[in-house]
Amino acid sequence: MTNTEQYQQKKQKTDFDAVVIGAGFSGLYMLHRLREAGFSTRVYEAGDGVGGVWYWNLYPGARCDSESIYYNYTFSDELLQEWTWSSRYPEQPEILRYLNYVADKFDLRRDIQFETRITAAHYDEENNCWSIHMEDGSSVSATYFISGVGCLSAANIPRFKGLDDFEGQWYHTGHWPHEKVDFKGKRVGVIGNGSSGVQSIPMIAQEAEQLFVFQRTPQFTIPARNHPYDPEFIQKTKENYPQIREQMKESWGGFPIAPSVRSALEDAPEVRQEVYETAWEKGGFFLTYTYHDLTMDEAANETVSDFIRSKIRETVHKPEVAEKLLPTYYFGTKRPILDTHYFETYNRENVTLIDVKSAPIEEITAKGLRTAEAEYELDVLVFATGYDGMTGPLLKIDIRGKDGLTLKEKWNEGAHVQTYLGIANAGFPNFFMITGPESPSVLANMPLAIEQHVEWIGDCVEYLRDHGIEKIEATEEAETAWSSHCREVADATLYPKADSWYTGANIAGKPRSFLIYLSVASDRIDGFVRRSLQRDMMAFLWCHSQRQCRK
Ligand code: N01
Repeated sequence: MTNTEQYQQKKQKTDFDAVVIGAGFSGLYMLHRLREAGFSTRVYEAGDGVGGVWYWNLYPGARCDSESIYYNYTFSDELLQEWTWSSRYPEQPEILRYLNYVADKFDLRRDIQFETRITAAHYDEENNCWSIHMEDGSSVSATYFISGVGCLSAANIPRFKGLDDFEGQWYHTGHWPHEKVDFKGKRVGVIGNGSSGVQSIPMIAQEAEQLFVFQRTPQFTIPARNHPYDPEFIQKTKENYPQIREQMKESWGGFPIAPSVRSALEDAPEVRQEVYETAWEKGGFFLTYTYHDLTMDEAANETVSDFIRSKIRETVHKPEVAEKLLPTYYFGTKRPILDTHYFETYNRENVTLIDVKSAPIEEITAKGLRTAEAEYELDVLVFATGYDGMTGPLLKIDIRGKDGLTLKEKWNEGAHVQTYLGIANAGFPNFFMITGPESPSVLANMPLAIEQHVEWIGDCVEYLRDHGIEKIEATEEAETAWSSHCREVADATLYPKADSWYTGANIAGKPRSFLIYLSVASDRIDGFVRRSLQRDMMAFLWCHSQRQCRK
């Protein structure tokens, strides 16, 4: 009898080999990868369509801020050739169309159960399987339980006093209605100016009668300079996709762009200015690629931060408004933002910027919003207040491993998050997270990072089956080593200094810890093993995990 046959014989009878949460980029590819390998798989999705964040984020102005020709799956040559992006940074409906196209092309829908939310998943040690429970009271069992919940799907709606009494309409950008929200003739308030706020504010301003932006922290943002692609460019890209894909995989951020090896402090101020001007004109994230030490060294960072502040002063006509918009944190340590006419929007007569750091929001009233200084009458209130990132979506589900230990308890309510590679947890056999906390993911090109996680998990479960191994579980030692490596890398950078969703500081009461593996930075720190988003890294992790996790 072969190992696989022995494995099949020993394996408990479960409803599915694998259950996956979520039908976004992660869940769709995980389903395809597992099905191709012969595993029976079921995806459960709370929404009534595929798309994940691209299904829920329909707010005005929502678009991708990674260049579209790289922001897609690379696993299928056919798909790369068939799909054509219209522009550099396409809008949400186009990305959603792409994901629907993928779902149809690979016939994925037949294994996805929509409008079904997983609320709990408990490991049954005796039978070595996961028992998975849905909101509607149903449950199923599976050998492998895989999370594709995404890093940013648990909306942060701050608990302002009085929200229930608000007589107007209110929305969170991440749970936008599928019908058009009409701002015409309305007094609109937007709380928050991260990526979602910065994308939606210029669009809402064009339609609303009055727009009030409630800003707690001024943000650095860079012009996207979106433009349609011409057919020649698309043709060339398609011809070169094999090489482009290789370059993406060999890069540290998942884009085929070579990082600079120069320090910002090596160049004379005039030269540096020129470098920044050129990158600013190109738009997109080129500015972040100009020098290698922008997020490593305070003095280097000051040069680029000053440059952007000078652009804000140039763009915003009223000096007192411009002053309020000047960020003071280190550029890049909160997620960089791309915009389309964001700062220009503050030159409009119908837009008012309100600083809620100096005069905090005290309550939502029946008629609007009251800060420590004034009350603003509003018809519509938009929460662009972000997400409980990385751990939030997982902790919303009652996940229990061995001995009934919950993930919440294991992570000590978020005070001590520790994972192995961002993929596995000691005490939770056969449970995998796609781009979980401490994974190399959100600071890179997400679809590519997701592909690598999915392929790692796919290879892993195939290996288990082919070698007759019933379960895999990270050891505590491996987890401790990985976590401390993550912290070591982060602490060598400026990232932990910012109050961001990377650190959990954006959520009231959330313990602060750095929740992301900075593969980008690890590549740049002398003396660190080169661990970037490359196949080498995954090969390294794979060998390492077999040593550390195999039971
Ligand atoms: O959320 P954010 P987001 N009172 O956390 C403010 C991805 N994304 O949805 O900075 C007042 O960045 C908060 O203020 P502060 C991308 O990875 C990508 O915009 O904490 N204000 C901040 O201004 C991004 O990083 C795209 O002081 C409060 C804002 O709300 C991530 O999603 C598009 C507040 C939240 O900003 C999250 O972006 C959109 C309070 N109590 C999103 N609480 C693409 O382009 C929060 N704020 C692909």
